[in-house]
Amino acid sequence: MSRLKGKVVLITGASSGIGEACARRFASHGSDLVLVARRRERLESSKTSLEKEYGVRVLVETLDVRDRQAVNAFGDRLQVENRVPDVLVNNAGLASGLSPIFEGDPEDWDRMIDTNVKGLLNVSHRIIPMMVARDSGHIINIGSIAGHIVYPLGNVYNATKFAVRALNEAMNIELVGTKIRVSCVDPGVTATEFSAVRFHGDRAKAEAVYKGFKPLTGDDIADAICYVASVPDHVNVLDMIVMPTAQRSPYVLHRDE
Ligand code: NDP
Ligand code: 8X3
Repeated sequence: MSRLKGKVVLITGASSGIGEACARRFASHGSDLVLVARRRERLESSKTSLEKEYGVRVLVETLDVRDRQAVNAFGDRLQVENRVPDVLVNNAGLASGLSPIFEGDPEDWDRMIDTNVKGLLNVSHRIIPMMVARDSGHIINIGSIAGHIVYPLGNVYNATKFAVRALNEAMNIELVGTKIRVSCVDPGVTATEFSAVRFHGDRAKAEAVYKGFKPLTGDDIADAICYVASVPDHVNVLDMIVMPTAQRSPYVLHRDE
């Protein structure tokens, strides 16, 4: 039987891409889900299909992780309803823009820093105390290879993912002596809505990112996340980097002609 059966898994950014794929993978292992994002109708549609297909309980909520008050109120609700997460997947995130700092749009910087760093902190700050009180839980932070090496024009996005890696390390150090595990999963190029969001809806630019090679899919990363979540209690995967076979570093990516 899967170690994930019956666990309550909270996934932020569950309305598309990696988060949506994760919801399906955890449900296939028998986990109950708490799915949050801003686009509620997409979450509702996952809820309907996952409950029907896997017979798991799925709670969905419209939540902007940047809204600290809303995050705190949602945490209160989870506590009252006895749905304290066993696993928190801190996945909500985005890149916004791709230009040099001196030509960058500060609105893009705010969007990335507020979501990828402060949003992850808001959620972790509300959920970790509930895990500490029970002395159990697993936080899985979604970083990126962009958190290991800075690539041209990545600047602020890179900085946010370096920050995620630093926070992953900080959480691990702070939770030593507890049974709570903290892991980072760092994907390379993964075909999701990520590039469409980065290029502000420019589909042609977004599609070009994935041309000429086989990128990872949300399902590939969901598999990695489920693996990290399902190792025995005494095993803690600190950081897992996963790239498409065609990619060996942010700089080294083979495209067929
Ligand atoms: P998607 O754009 O497909 O998904 C991003 C998810 O984050 C959506 O569900 C979106 O939902 C949610 N989200 C964005 N902002 C907020 C917010 N303020 N509050 C709540 N939810 C939010 O991209 P991916 O699936 O690729 O991205 C998921 C994570 O993976 C991100 O952290 C990204 O940085 C990381 N990553 C992605 C890689 C890639 O190549 N795709 C590679 C490495 C890391 P909604 O808009 O409904 O709120
Ligand atoms: C997102 C993937 O290619 O921008 O983190 O590093 S990439």
